[in-house]
Amino acid sequence: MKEQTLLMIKPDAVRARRIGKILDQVEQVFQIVGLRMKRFQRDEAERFYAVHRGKPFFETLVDFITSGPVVGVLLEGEGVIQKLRDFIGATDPAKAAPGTIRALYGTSITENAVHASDSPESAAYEIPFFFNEEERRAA
Ligand code: FUP
Repeated sequence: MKEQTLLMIKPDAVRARRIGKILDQVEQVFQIVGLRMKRFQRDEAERFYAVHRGKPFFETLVDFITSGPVVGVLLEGEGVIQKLRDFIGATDPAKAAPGTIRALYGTSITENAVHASDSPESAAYEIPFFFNEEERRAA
């Protein structure tokens, strides 16, 4: 089934000037149909990561994601949600398979370079933080 998903390039990778390299690798495999740079306000970041509220790493995660601009990338294709998850690798860069985005550019479990939606439900929740309905349809 044709799906859309969200890739987010996180502040560590933006600071390290990896936007171009990551987009290049992603574009060789996936179709990019939307692109937007933004900086999260704290309340918006807390909503983006609402499923993690109350966990021990929540404050650290919100501090990090609001520490600089991020890039939202809208991808479209057959089975793209799971394919992109495999492409970015495990949450902890030390455990991510060689050649994956997190293995290449992540430096810790928090500063792990990118985020990708992990299910159709999370994609539907996360995409609107970057792209409105009209932009999704125009894709
Ligand atoms: P993922 O879906 O791979 O991004 O991983 P999770 O949903 O488990 O975690 C969301 C984010 O929380 C991760 F990108 C990094 C951060 N995190 C921590 O900082 N510490 C932890 O122990 C677990 C996750």
